[in-house]
Amino acid sequence: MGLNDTPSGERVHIGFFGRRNAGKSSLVNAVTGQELAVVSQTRGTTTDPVSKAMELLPVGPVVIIDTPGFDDEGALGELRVRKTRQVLNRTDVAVLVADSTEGLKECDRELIALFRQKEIPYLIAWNKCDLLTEIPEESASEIYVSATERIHIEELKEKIARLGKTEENKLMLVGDLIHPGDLVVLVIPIDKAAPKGRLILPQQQVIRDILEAEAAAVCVKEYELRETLDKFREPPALVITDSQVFAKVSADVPPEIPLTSFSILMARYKGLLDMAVRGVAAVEKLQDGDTVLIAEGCTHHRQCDDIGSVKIPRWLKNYTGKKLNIELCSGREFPDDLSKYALIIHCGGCMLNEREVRYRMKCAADQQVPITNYGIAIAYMQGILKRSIGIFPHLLLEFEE
Ligand SMILES: Nc1nc2c(ncn2[C@@H]2O[C@H](COP(=O)(O)OP(=O)(O)O)[C@@H](O)[C@H]2O)c(=O)[nH]1
Ligand SMILES: [Mg+2]
Repeated sequence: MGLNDTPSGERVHIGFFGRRNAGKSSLVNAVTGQELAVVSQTRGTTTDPVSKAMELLPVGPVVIIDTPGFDDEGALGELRVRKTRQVLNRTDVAVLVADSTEGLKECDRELIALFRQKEIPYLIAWNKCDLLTEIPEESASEIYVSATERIHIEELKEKIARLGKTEENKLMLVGDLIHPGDLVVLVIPIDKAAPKGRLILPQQQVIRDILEAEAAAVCVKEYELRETLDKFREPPALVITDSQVFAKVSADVPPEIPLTSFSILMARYKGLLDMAVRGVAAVEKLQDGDTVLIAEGCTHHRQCDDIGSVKIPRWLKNYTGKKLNIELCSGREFPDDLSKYALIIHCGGCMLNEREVRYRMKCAADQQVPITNYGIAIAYMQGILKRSIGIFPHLLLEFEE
């Protein structure tokens, strides 16, 4: 995906599930108009989930995910089934592809149960309807299609679009914190860890959001901040900084100017902020020998550089003075069993969609493991959490120092 494209975390994730040979790959190809997936008469041809980011009208920016058959047998099959379940954790709309000449089988019902359990809106695409003598009545949540004969493909897309409609009360990054005409200062360190020639995703998204709110964004490096503030006739409405330089920035920004960080805004946007603020208290309770999981959403982009692998472990050890075991996980990997962790510190999650972040939070909550994030943990250990969440008064109430 190029840098000018909608980030994958913002796309509607549409997953195609079902038994082997139901025609999932054929249907994915028919819907996308591309040869995205391999179609074959041999059962079990699709062995790994295949994802593709694209524009799909009338839905908009989407990620299409083709999955291996859910009914696969054998040891390798078990792994495939596990991967299918992982795909469910980021699926916004599920399409159950079933063979209309055969009807629903046990594993189709299992998939439906999973969709319900995970509250994923779904519809049943009865494929191979070209083989039926007559097309039966269909309910709102099912449709008869033929991937090979291209019957009802447009109708299928419309039904998907209806299910994928983003919620009206979608959370905002900063737009709701500022007013038209406001001036917002963004502090962006350009050190050797910064990617060459560009800004990272949360910074881009914040700038975009500020512009949409009809406010102005001024970007400075941490060393130019104080001088820049002096030049303004009026103080800015808000200063947003990279959390790595929070301490310095906090010293340079007068206390009456609201200050927060990109990762705190991102955590709020992903719905993780309240829980992260509550979870960070567990830092105080860490003991020698405790295991802390540091979870990072990106793999190949590695936008977070060494924050997770080097800096946070070091700060944690210095702050607590305890001998801790640090475990790292990245990308789509997130352990099912969290019971051995005393604390989970998650990245801002800019590469993950909201559903996946919510799923991880829920896993932690269900297993009663405190979860926090990079920005909150860093601010807390530097003693500046109160200031960085000061723009969210309800959180201050919850937070006792
Ligand atoms: N008659 C008919 N055959 C289809 C249709 N869709 C797929 N098939 C055939 O079903 C077989 C399995 O298709 P595939 O897409 O690989 O299934 P998958 O295993 O669910 O991904 C292939 O031989 C396809 O040509 C359809 O709409 N009608
Ligand atoms: Mg397939």
